[in-house]
Amino acid sequence: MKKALLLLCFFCIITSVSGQKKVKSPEPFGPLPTQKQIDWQEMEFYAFVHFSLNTFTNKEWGYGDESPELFNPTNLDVRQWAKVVKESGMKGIILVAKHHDGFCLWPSAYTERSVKNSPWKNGKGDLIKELAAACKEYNLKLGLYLSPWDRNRADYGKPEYVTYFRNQLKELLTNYGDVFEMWFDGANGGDGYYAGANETRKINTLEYYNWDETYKLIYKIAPKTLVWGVGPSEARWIGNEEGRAGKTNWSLLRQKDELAGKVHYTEFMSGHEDGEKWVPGEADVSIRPGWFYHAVEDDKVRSLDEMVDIYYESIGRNATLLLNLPVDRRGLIHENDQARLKELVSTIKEDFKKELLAGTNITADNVRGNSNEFAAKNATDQNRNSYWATDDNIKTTSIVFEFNKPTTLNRIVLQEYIKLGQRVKAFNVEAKIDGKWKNVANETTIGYKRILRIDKVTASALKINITDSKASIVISNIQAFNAPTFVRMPEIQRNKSGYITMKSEESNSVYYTIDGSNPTIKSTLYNGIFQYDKAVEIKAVAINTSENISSAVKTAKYGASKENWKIVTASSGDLNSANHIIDGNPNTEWSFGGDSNKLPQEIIIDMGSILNINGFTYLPQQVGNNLNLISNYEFYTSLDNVKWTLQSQGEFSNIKNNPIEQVKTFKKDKARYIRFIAKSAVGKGSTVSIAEINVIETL
Ligand code: FUL
Repeated sequence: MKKALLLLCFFCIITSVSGQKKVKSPEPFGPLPTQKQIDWQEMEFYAFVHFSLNTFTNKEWGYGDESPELFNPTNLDVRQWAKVVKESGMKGIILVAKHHDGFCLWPSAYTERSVKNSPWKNGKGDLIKELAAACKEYNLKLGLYLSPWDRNRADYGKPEYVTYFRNQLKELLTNYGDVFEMWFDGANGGDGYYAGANETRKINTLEYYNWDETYKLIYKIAPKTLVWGVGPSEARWIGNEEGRAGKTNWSLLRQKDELAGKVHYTEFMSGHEDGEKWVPGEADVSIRPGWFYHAVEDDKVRSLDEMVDIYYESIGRNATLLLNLPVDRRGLIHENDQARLKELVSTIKEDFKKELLAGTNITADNVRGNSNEFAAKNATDQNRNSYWATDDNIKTTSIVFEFNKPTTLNRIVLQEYIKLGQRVKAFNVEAKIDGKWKNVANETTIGYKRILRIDKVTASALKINITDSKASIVISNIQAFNAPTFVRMPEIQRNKSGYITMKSEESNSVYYTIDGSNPTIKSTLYNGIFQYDKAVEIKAVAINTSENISSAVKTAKYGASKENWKIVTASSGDLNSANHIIDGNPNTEWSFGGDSNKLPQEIIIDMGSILNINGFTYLPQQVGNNLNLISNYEFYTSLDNVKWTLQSQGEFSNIKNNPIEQVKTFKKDKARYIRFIAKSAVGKGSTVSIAEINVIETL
């Protein structure tokens, strides 16, 4: 025993000059964040702005041949952006300075393809300069996105372009003050205008840009800038454009493997437990389906339910959240987006209104050197620099919080002191209910921040058990809250024959309207499947009647039902399951093409009667890992299945990263038959799938 104590003294306790006993801090473990990465992580929530020629051409990716003269916002006000962002508690704005079409929002000295050749401010404007000033005024940080891919440049693919790219980087990083994050998108190479060549150019991303040199240049001129994305970056993409991190999320990455092309992007959601470098995840997502503004998406702003989930699955899962606000043609953040943001912020504020653990009786079964400096209560003192730590050899431990009286809670926040590395591999949570411990959560990593949403419990005590860790345990924060009950919106589905079903969480009732008015508890109560096969807008709410809390309003719009639609022909595939693409169910799909059936492949549908249409939608396969996405298409209509009119053709831009419903509009026309041709697919295969095809009807 004596020997053990002596050893403990030897390892943990040193005697300071003043003679007082001081316990040594834990040694850092594994890859560590730089101070720049810690400051960045602590920003937690910041905005993305996509605003460029695409805003005016209604595209997601410009081809590179669009005229700069199209850039003509009527009421551009970057201070409005900054105000909205600031009021939402976000800490910065990353602006897309140049997207894939090569148009620059600043008057670059190296190209004519910029705001200087647009009507905006008679070519005298500089959007980056304006935004930098607005950020300063609102105490926000400025970040910039410079697309490595440029579909306009004649020299794209040659060494000269890399020089051009670096020259632009220099401009951006020297002329506009500090840039907190530099964003390099992974979309690189493909077809484009390339100054009239109109061809496909493939490059090897890892070699072409010589990222090592490019990064050296950045750090030389802008050491405070954190670099995100391709190359030996300091933060990583989270592997999807839905703003969702993995439940397990290491801030570590085997970056060497990544740079050798050996890491699949789906691994980014969770990082690598054995990664050799600190490369934390950033979850990016747009508040609307697309990254750029499209008027047709004004009523497709992500629901509050979705936004709240995104918050908890990004910031609550050890990632930062980069939320895109697509600025509209006026040059403003749209009212609908602002309203949703307000709802999100007030929901989150309410969720974390009153902390419940600070006043409790706290005991931990191990405290480093039994010292005050590393005491359990440090986890509730709201000081991000103090922490509760265990002795070096302790990798499993428990901490208990005893309430004065039974307390109701449903949120738990945990944070490791990441300056010393990310350590915890597994933990669980128990609540003492009526004198008995009950397990309420089994989890894995913590990292900078982990937030748990658990079912409401009323407990006399709460216990966190760290059950596995890479090294001793170092926790800077543990909190609990009782968030108001959140009633999720109902789901609405209509099948091919016009039968409508609505679903809500257990024990909530659903009320709906079909006349466009907002539903309340006085509207029609849904009590089972019913048929309504005409064009209709259904609005529904779920109501928790015992607490009298209502969900947000769910709106579903339908054209006349597809009861009379028929698949006429398809160039290949199992025709029996072709009906999946007109069954109204987004979760079933039909695949065609494939090895012996090369692309293009096509399908012809008879809509049963002549309709006035001015567009179509293609919903890609939604379920599964291999979505068999279509990248280029042609869409024809006909009155007689003989004479066809080409109504729309082109690409489904960015469908690989963001496989949302694709909406294509054209001039109103009468049609009975539609013909959809899949010209090319994402990736190498020639199998393509469709979950749903719809037409947009008009009067
Ligand atoms: C993607 C790009 O291709 C999109 O257009 C968008 O900029 C998004 C944030 O990154 O990969």
